[in-house]
Amino acid sequence: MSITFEPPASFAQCLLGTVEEHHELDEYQTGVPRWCNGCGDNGILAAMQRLCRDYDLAPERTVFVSGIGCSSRLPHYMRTYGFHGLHGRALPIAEGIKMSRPDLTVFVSTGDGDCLSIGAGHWLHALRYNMDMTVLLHDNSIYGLTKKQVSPTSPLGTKSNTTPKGSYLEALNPLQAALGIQNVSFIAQMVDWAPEMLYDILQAAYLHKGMSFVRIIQRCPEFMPGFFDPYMNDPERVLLLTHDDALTPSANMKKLFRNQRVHDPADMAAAREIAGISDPIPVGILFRDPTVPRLEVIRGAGSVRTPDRIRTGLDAELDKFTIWPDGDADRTGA
Ligand SMILES: Cc1ncc(C[n+]2csc(CCOP(=O)(O)OP(=O)(O)O)c2C)c(N)n1
Ligand code: SF4
Ligand SMILES: [Mg+2]
Repeated sequence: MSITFEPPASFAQCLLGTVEEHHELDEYQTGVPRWCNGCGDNGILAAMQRLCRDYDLAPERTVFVSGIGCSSRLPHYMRTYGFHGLHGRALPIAEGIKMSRPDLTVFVSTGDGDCLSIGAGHWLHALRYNMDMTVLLHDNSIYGLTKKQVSPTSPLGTKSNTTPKGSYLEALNPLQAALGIQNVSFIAQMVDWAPEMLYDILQAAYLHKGMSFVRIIQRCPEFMPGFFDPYMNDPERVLLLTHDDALTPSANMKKLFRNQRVHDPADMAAAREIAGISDPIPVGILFRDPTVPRLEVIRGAGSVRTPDRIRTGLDAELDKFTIWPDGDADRTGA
């Protein structure tokens, strides 16, 4: 890590760490991921670490929150703050953090079971609250950590420990559900096996002010072996959404994914129609509206703890213990 020191304006500023810092990739990495070989979570983690490095996110001002599941282990591998919460409860934890410390950058990792099953109530309201955070839905269409039970996104007929004869219902479509919620502001979808575009989507999600919800189609070779192979082996089965005001994929990506559609992310009706397409898998930004109100702003969150107020308060506290030269009436206030 290289640190450039500016002369601090005050001791309080020094304490608050307002010195400029630059971090290398390995400074966001910690631990050895315990995911299986070929698990899509590995690629999602790598993209997140790159994003933190490229935006020089201060580790002490960045929080990764998760529920429970294989995917929810992600905060363990980020050298930032992290909160590995309770099953289905990642979003209310993240909301609490954002409400009390809106100055922090908040990311959430949640699985299809964690978010869409036990956490579904929280999920719908989080979309409506539209608090500024980036939410990654690691959707492998199965409960991975607990060794293969159907999840809401398992396709009809999925054989699992809870449905040995095959699951009974059509899968829930989280994109369509999310786009039906009032106040929703950013919905995107990506596949884990296109790392360049995965990064681009995470970047757009991070830059969006409001709740960015990114569904990442994630491979689970352990319990859904080969499930996404037909899509991986045939790029025509991925539909690339492009627009000057959204994802602008590189020439290489456009060459690889030839099945393309120009889609303006401001167009909600078109977004809803695209959300209904499952084959080919649409990837890109389906909907984005930066003007949607955010709950933490409406509620004046963090007004007690803005950096300026903290600095002023700390300076005032420290001044109490300063020994001023005799007779310096102005400074002692005497
Ligand atoms: C209250 C509660 N109920 C059930 C569980 C058991 N449990 C742990 S993870 C999990 C499902 C995980 O699936 P998903 O969210 O899709 O994550 P993945 O492992 O696939 O990444 C379940 C049912 C739990 N830990 N807590
Ligand atoms: S069980 Fe599936 S989701 Fe869990 S680590 Fe292994 S491949 Fe990944
Ligand atoms: Mg899952």
